[in-house]
Amino acid sequence: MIWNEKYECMPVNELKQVQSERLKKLAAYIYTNCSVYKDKFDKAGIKPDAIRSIDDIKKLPFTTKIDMRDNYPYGLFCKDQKEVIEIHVSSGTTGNPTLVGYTRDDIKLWSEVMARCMACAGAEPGDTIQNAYGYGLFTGGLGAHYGGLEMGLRVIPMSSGQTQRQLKIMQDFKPKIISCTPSYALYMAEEAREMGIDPKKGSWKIGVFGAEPWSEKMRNEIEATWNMLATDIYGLSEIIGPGVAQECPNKNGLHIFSDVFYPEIIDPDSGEAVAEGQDGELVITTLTKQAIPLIRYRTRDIVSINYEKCKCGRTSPRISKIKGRTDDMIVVRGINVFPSQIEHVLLGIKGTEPHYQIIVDRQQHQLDEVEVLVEVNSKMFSDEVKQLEELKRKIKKEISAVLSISAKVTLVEPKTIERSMGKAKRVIDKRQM
Ligand code: DLL
Repeated sequence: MIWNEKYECMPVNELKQVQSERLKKLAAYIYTNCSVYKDKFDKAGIKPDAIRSIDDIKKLPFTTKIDMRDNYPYGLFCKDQKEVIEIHVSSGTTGNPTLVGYTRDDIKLWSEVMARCMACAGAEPGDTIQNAYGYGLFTGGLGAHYGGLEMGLRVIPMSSGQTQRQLKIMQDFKPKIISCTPSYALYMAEEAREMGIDPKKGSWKIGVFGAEPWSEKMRNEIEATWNMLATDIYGLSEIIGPGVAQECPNKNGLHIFSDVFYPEIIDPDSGEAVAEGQDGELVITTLTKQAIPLIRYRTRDIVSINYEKCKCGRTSPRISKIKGRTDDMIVVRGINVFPSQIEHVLLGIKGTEPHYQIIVDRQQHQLDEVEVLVEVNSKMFSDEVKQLEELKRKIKKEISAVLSISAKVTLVEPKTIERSMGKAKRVIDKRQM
């Protein structure tokens, strides 16, 4: 089923027309309503009336996570706070998180694109969805919730965790759709077996899995284990949350809703467009958002793009699965972690050195485990065990407070973490995806 046939299957020349009109309006809107953008435009020597078609987008400056951080919390808003009816945050690279805000119309847009995703995955009005994305500041839970309501699904707002309860709910209410991170889907299968439930006989027939990287191998495993169709959903808080792109059952790329989220793929070093099919950084412009529209936002996610019409009838371009990042962000249990955040924590704790290493691992079908190796200074290292234990506890508590992840902390002797002549190797990712 196609949720919004008009826009999802629009002939490409008409789509370009829509994008052009929207971009012209956006450029004028953002220039008038946000002084940060006005300065950026002025610095680049561009006025909104120079934007006449979508092809002129290349004249506009990029927006980055640093712009969001530097203008935290409200600098990038184009609307008065009174019109902002919901806010979410995601991890920032250091100290401040990234704040995102929605007007009533933005929430309508979010619901619409998420309904498009659900339909694209194969859901139909009247189906039941078990929504196991986390509710709260993370955008996954509420995004999927709004989309479900919009398309007339019956939403079970489970949130993440409470695995045994998830499985009981699945058995009792027989939802057809499950939405959660792909690693949680595999973890739930293990738990199911322990409870004597055969996952193959589970009720879930369609999975809407995202928020973290996953491979085709993982997809095959989820599909075989649960006897279901596993589709990929992509999004990021800054753009809207989940709902930016979604796979259809053909599983040949994620349809990006380019009438509202205009994609470009660039060489991350030169900033120039790469050829169709080549890998590059995904850059997105939100064509119709109101509270915090973003122009040419550098997602740092690496993808390729395909503009051919899909067998499903949609003309929207398709991005590949996310192939990596241009920075060192890792996603642990669906939570974005920047090594710099850990560094920031350590810098605030006496007795530690800013030398650390993060080891991420995942045993077969288990959830991600994080261990942080931290060098302590020589004075500290000669202290009593009790003091070292106290230090460990403190670091663990701080990491949990700042990053919302529970990490094992291991203190190591001074100068034991390998030094690098170039970029320090902060993360050792042992996960087999
Ligand atoms: O993860 C939004 C979301 C929620 C997407 C639920 C899908 C499902 P953030 O917390 O801001 O938002 O994290 C965004 O997560 O830039 C990617 O690096 C990564 N990511 C999101 N979806 C995928 C995916 C949500 N399907 C960051 N595959 C993005 C790989 C993904 N990585």
